[in-house]
Amino acid sequence: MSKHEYIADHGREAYLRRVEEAYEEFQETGVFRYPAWLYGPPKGDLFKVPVEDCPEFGDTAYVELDSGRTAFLSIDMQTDFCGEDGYVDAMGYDLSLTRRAVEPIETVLETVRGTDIGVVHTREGHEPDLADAPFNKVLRSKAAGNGVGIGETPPGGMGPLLTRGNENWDIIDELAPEPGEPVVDKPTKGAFGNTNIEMVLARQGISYLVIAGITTDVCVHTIMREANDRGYWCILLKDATGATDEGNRKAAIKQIKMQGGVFGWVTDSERFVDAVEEGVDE
Ligand code: C5J
Repeated sequence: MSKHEYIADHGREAYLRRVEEAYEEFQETGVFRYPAWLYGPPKGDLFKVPVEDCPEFGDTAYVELDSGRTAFLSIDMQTDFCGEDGYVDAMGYDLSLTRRAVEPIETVLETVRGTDIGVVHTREGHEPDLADAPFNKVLRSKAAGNGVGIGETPPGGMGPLLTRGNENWDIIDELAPEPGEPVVDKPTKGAFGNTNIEMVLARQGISYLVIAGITTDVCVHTIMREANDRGYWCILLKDATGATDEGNRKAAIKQIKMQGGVFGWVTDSERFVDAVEEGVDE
């Protein structure tokens, strides 16, 4: 049942009692338990992921996930954001700052692909006719790219920047989607407006999103905020993200942790992989 249905059927006091029970359990165990009353019996294995600085900085808590309702979300791991002659390269940023996410994501993909945890990829980019590219976005990108912006090809480049159908726009080979893994194309920093992502996640019955990709402070943050607002349980793998500015990466991670986890929770790829290997059947 959905939370709305529960409140409609049982009222706010019953809903708050559910919160109270989960809170008391958290006080005793340090675990945010999988709420079977809300989602029904687990579809896969229940496994616990340690999350940092929750509820206070310096604390460690655990989130219990149902592997059958969990997707690993790999955000915008495209040449345009981490490869030579792509959009980020054209703006002159240090590519090692965004590429740092590649290895951790490779490891996570290897781990989850043998389980019932889903994998979903996103790609930012525009239609070749640029009908979905706001004028101000294209203009700013041209100014930041020393005269080469979205829809234009840098000298010696592979193709027009952030434009669908080109090699530079596609996901890098190391992290390429496997057959059956949905790829959500978005003309936006977020992923929940004007895309089919909610249908993709609903079809798989997803309530938990384990999030990685680039860039931490832009698309990753926007998508995590959007998903959190929609009630998904979001966990960021902090080392599996990269930003064009290291200070912004760190600040974006800290922002998530404010208010006990204002946009969800934060862990790293090693702790997540360990939790999957310990708790989820292949
Ligand atoms: C940006 C993204 N940074 N994928 N896009 O423009 O974060």
